Amino acid sequence: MRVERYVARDSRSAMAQVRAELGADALILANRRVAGQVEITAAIDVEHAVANAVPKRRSASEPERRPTPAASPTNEIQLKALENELERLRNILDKELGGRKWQETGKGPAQKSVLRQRLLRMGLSRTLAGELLDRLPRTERLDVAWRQIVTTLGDRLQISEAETIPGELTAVYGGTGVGKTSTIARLAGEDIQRIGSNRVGLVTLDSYRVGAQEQLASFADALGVPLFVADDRQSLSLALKKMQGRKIYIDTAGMSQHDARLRRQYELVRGFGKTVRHVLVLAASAQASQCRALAANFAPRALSGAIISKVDEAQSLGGVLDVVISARLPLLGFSDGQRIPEDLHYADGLELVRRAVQLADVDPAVPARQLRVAS
Ligand SMILES: Nc1nc2c(ncn2[C@@H]2O[C@H](COP(=O)(O)OP(=O)(O)OP(=O)(O)O)[C@@H](O)[C@H]2O)c(=O)[nH]1
Ligand SMILES: [Mg+2]
Repeated sequence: MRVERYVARDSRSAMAQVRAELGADALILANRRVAGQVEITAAIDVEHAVANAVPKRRSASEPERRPTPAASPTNEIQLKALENELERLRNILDKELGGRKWQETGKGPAQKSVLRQRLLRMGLSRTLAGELLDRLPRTERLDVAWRQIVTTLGDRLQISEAETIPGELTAVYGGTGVGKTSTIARLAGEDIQRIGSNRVGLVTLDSYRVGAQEQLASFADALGVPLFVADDRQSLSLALKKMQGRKIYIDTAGMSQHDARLRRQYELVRGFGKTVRHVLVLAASAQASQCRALAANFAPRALSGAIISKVDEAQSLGGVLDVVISARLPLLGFSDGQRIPEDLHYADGLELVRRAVQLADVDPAVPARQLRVAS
């Protein structure tokens, strides 16, 4: 390899020198300006240059070859290397740009699968996740698509403030230990503040467990309201008569979702008129399948609404939100702690969806800000 430096007043003159001395096969190694002039460093593979300059002796049968600079071995190798390098770069770019498209556009199966994974991680069922994705309007960007999905999820929650449901009688059902009695204490406490303790009364259908009655009795004492225990139509009728003119809350015994007595308590209360509010408490900390089975004990539209309890204990919230949405249960409120009444809140669908998103740690930055804007 022979390396030379050529200095001229401009590139054209310097290149002319390179070509004149080293020939068309010369490789340009560097090109820079030095003291107002152009300096070109060029090299030539001496062996190839000689091989090209002195044609090989041919056999009689071999046709005469006239090597041209473009077809010289050095140029061919360089060209091949260049092609390979370009191919490699093209592959890298394809991969990179393909990936970016996958991340940023709102279309295509890959994008849907990212969104589906997020929804499943939140605890939603495949059915609801599929429905949300099917209704997704076409959009170019993943973050926009995600925002639309969580907003739609919030909209799918039917919100109903407890007070907007008519009824002087409110019965609260649910699994064991989900927070039925606490919910009653909170709602009754609120009513007492509004209409006074002489307008509120309590009944418990939990005649099975002494402890349960004691718990409600101590709430009744603290609130200054009467409490009756009933276990059949007759005793319930008597209790309601004695508390006529009061807004009455009926506490029920916590039952497993498979226990037929859950439904029997509902049937007993239902017998007292159409204006009874039937409220199901679903614990967010319970399994979604458990909540689903509990809700399935009641015919469609049998319940006036649901309250989601133990939001603070939940690992994920999508499951219980899914149950509320698919059972078309109006959401009356949610609780996120043991304090009475501070930890019972009116239902706020977007807030619950925001918490569901946060718990799943899917994209905390998006909903917190955007959902507030959306609301
Ligand atoms: N962390 C948390 N605890 C709650 C919440 N709501 C109720 N609890 C607690 O859950 C426990 C059970 O609450 P209860 O109100 O007695 O539940 P219940 O459904 O009446 O229970 P049973 O009548 O035994 O079926 C109590 O220790 C409550 O303080 C909540 O939102 N968050
Ligand atoms: Mg109870």
